[in-house]
Amino acid sequence: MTAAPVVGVPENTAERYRAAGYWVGETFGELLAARAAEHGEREALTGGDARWSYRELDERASAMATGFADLGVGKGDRVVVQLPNVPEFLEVVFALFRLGAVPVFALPAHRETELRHIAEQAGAVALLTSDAHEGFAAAEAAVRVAAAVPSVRHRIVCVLDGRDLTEGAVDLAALRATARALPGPAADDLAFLQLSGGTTGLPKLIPRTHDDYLYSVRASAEICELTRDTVYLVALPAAHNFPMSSPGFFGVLHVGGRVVLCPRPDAATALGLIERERVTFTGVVPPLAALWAQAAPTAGFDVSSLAVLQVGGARCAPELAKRIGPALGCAVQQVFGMAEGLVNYTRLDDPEDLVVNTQGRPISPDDEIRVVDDNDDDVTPGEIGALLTRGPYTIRGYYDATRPDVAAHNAASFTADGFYRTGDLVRMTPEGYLVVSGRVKDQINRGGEKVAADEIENHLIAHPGVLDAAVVAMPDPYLGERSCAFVVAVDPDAAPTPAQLRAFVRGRGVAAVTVPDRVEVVAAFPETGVGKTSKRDLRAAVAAQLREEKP
Ligand code: OOB
Repeated sequence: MTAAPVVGVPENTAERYRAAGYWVGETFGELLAARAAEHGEREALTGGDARWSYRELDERASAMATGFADLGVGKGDRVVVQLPNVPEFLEVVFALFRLGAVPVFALPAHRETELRHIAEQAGAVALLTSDAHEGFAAAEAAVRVAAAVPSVRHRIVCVLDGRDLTEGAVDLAALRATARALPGPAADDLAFLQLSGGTTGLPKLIPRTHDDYLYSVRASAEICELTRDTVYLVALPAAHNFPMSSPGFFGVLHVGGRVVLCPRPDAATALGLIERERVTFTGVVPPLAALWAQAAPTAGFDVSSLAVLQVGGARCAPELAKRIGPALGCAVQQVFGMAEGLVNYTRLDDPEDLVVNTQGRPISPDDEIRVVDDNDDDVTPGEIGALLTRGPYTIRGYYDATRPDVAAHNAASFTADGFYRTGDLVRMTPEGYLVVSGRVKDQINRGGEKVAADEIENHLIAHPGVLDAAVVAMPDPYLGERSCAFVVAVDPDAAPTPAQLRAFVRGRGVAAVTVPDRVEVVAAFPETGVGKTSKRDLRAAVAAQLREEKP
């Protein structure tokens, strides 16, 4: 089934991106073949008990591409892929790339509702899942999703948990056929669909081409100074844009380095793998950085190989950014990116002030950045506004724009001249670095008096007993909304009390509106699929709590 047309850039813009050397006409399949020719027996990746060389990964991808073709999966067909961090993930993805079929990257944390939505939006012909992971019987969920989504013709199962195949499913292992030459995709074809990282609502599908994505991969590898000696730990789910391309495992494979797949990102597992594999580079979301930094000094692992820890995906409070480097003995890099495209990095030689207090600057000189007010007019430089962006690796529309719901969403998410409305509030420093101050609607409206959630969070995180804070609005009969702060303590057995925390914030000399109305100390925050704090779930939690407390 051919893929729906993707909202592309105007042809003269595409020409400009080619002339500038961003879009070089290479596909992922060609990239892997070239690296296999170059690096052959060097180790490309390790995960579980497997260690695959570049040659082995390349051969496996070709063999599996043939298996997919024999099954009837062809160029342009969408295949939902839901796998945890196992070597088969890379084998499958490169196989689909080589064939010109289009992986749709579900996260391991997605469940039936999300999987059905993703399969429907993509018009997927196949679902490729584990039998079960993290206690989730994915193959059984796939049976129900396939029954509900008429385009789905195949269910393919990667057996990780030793379970019997579900009725009618194909064993992934059986797709390893004898490779034969297959016609591949063009570099400006749709390469895959990735999911939007919103912390509200169901995910949207983001269409990326070989040309645009590989540009971001190559440029990221250069900015992050990756070399053949880089050993990169995939700590976040491999299907997410951050560990995939910023610079991620694709960046590492591009330079001939080594990829280590981490099955779970808890401190013991991750720090253990950093020691065992002599990992030099990895990236995590801020809550994980906080956990690792807290655990490292006493966990007893030798993490001296680690040169860079990237933090991104959600706002990293300056207080946390300051703590990480000393705790882990490495440099810190902030990464502010989005699956829709634009990625910003602090540079490895930046002064500490920029690394701690900003979220970096764009990859490309041709990333266009606008910071605007409610009327889409540019704010005075240095003021906070909404971030709009356009550039050589940022999409112009979600997939599939022939669907009315998606077309309506595209009209709201992109300007008429093709800028993506990121929904992020930022300000730009004189050096051209971005500081993210929150989401466009992440504020508490206290009877008309508004306060940004991140402002309250900053004050709370400054308390030495606070590991992390997340502030949301809670309904209030008088003011409409009041603020509720959720707090995770550094030491759960000696957590500061709500009264102490309110007094602490008040003591910092702030307006009354900035003192949280309610404070809940919790063991951990609910998370999105990639481990970002889910404010949607926190809002629901406090609303439910309030209903219960009503006399
Ligand atoms: C990354 O991608 P997504 O698509 O999961 O989420 C994008 C959104 C951004 O619009 C922003 O709201 C938030 O996540 N975000 C940050 C941030 N990095 C992402 N907010 C504050 N500070 C940061 N450093 O999350 C993503 C993609 C590529 C690289 C890194 C992260």
